[in-house]
Parts: sequence; C-alpha cells; structure tokens
Amino acid sequence: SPMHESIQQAAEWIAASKHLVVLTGAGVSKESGVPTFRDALDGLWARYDPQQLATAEAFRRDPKLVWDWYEYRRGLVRAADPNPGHAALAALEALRPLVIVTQNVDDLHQRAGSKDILALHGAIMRSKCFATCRGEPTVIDVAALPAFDPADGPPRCPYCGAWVRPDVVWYGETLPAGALQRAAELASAADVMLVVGTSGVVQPAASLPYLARQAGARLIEVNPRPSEITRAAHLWLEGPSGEILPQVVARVQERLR
Ligand code: BV8
Repeated sequence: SPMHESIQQAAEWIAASKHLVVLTGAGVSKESGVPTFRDALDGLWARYDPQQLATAEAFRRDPKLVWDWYEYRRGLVRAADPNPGHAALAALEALRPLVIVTQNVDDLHQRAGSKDILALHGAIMRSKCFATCRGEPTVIDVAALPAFDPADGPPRCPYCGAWVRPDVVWYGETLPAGALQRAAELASAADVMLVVGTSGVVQPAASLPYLARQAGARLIEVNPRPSEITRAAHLWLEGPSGEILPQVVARVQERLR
C-alpha cells in the first residue's frame, strides 16, 4: 500500500539520519486525551477563543478566569498518560540521537522517557511570578505556598505580591530566551525533520520545518489531516501519530539491528 511504502521510506531516511530533529505539536498528545489547542475549549470553555485566553492581557483583565482555564487543562494533563506515539519517540531516541522540539506544554514526552527535549512554549504544570520579580522565570512552587487552594484563583507571589501565572508562552510573548535560537540552529543542521501533530499555524515554531527544508533536510509529516507544513513535506504519513510512529520506529529498529 502507498502508506506502507511511505512508512518504509520514512524509516530508511530516519535510520540513515545523522541530525534528526522531531517537531511535535498538540496532535501528538491527542490520543492521550489531552485536547489539541484548538479543541482545548469544550463545555464551559466553549464560548472562549484560546487566543483570547492565552494572553497576558486576558490574565490582567480576569486572573481567576485564566487561572481556572489552566487548572482545568492541568487536570487533563495529570489524568493523561503518554500514548504509543510518545513511547515510539522515546524508543527512537535509544536507537539514534534526536532532539524533540515541542510546542506542547504538557509533560508527556518527559513521562514517556524522552531525554533531549526543547520546550518552546513553556510547561503548564509550572507557575511563575507575573512580574518576573527575581528574573525570568521566577518559578513559584504553588503547592508549597501556605493555605494555597488552586480553586481560589491565582495565588500571590511570595516575594513581591504580584499574581502567580502559568509558566507558558502566551500569544504576543516571546519564546524563552535561547530556546528559539537553539531550535533554529537544530533545524538548520537537521538532515531529517519529523513533524508530528501540528497545524503549522503558530509562529515562530511553524517556520522551523521550512528552515530545515531550506537547509536540505528531508521533511516527514505525521498528521491525520493536511496542515500548513504538508505542502513542504517530502513525505506525509496520513494518520494518527499513536498508530503511525510505532510502525515507523519498528522499521527503523529492523534496519539498525
Ligand atoms: C510571538 C502556550 C511576538 C500557551 C502556545 C499573524 C501571522 C503570523 C503570526 C502572528 C500573527 N498574529 C500574531 C502572530 C504571532 C502569534 C501567532 O503565531 N499567532 C497565530 C495564531 C497566527 N505567535 C505568538 O504570539 C508567539 N509570540 O510571536 O511574539 C513577539 C516578537 C518579538 C517580541 C515580542 C513579541 C507566541 C506563540 C506561543 C503561543 N502559546 N502555547 C498555552 O498552551 O496555553 S501555542 C499553542 O498552539 C499550543 O502550545 C500548541 O501546541 C500550539 C500550536 O498549535 P498546534 O500544536 O499545531 O496544535 P493545533 O491544535 O493547532 O493543531 C493540532 C494538529 O494535530 C492538527 O494539525 C491536527 O490535524 C493534528 N492531530 C489531531 N489528532 C492527531 C493529530 N496529529 C497526530 N496524531 C493525532 N492523533
């Protein structure tokens, strides 16, 4: 089948790669039950647009609303387990050096055992001072705050009294210093980039596959639907990453045995 041949070809390129970079988006966590960013709004959140909630301006306007949305999503991440797609990427890293550059703020790649992870948009389980009073990021362990109840909305920074916020990159905010630089260097040096589960809409992350391709990398996309990346991909493995990635990694294992 054409899909079988594409998976075979992807495995050959990955097995022969010297500088493999994997770019992941919300789709890789979908089969873990963590909704993709566009559908992180259901039920009580259905009337909000994520780009209106994931901003510093929204947080300033209504800290408890934004905090509650993140507490809701943190609950989904806590209840989720890595899926076979995360596990396949961790197994692949044992076969050959790779870096996972992720747009995701969940900790599922870490929990699946992946080691070299570059998180472009922060970590939803971490909190920090909104005023970065001790430098960026002033990480606050909210669980250690006296009498902290997550249902009370955001706590106050114990150092300066400003609101505590999730340690994620909001729209209109720059990515963590150095992260984008390192991601661009990795993309420019890649000989193969595997792009998994991203709509390729959010910048600057969505430019990384184009950077890799311009630098001569083979571009492989795993996504059940076309994205902004598909037109630049040499191979599009059309399907859910939880099913496709284990098949690709199994063939890489055969080739490297
Ligand atoms: C910045 C943390 C400026 C928060 C996130 C106009 C044009 C171009 C750019 C802009 C513009 N207007 C504004 C901008 C900039 C803006 C942007 O890109 N906007 C977009 C909407 C157009 N970008 C920013 O603001 C960035 N900062 O530019 O700063 C600046 C510059 C200099 C100085 C000062 C300021 C910051 C962007 C970071 C935003 N934060 N996350 C949080 O999570 O709450 S991004 C957010 O979207 C998530 O992290 C998510 O990962 C990310 C990207 O989305 P995807 O991962 O692709 O997820 P999505 O739902 O879109 O797609 C899921 C895909 O999975 C789909 O393709 C689907 O088919 C697929 N899928 C589904 N099931 C499966 C699957 N795939 C595989 N298997 C499956 N089973």
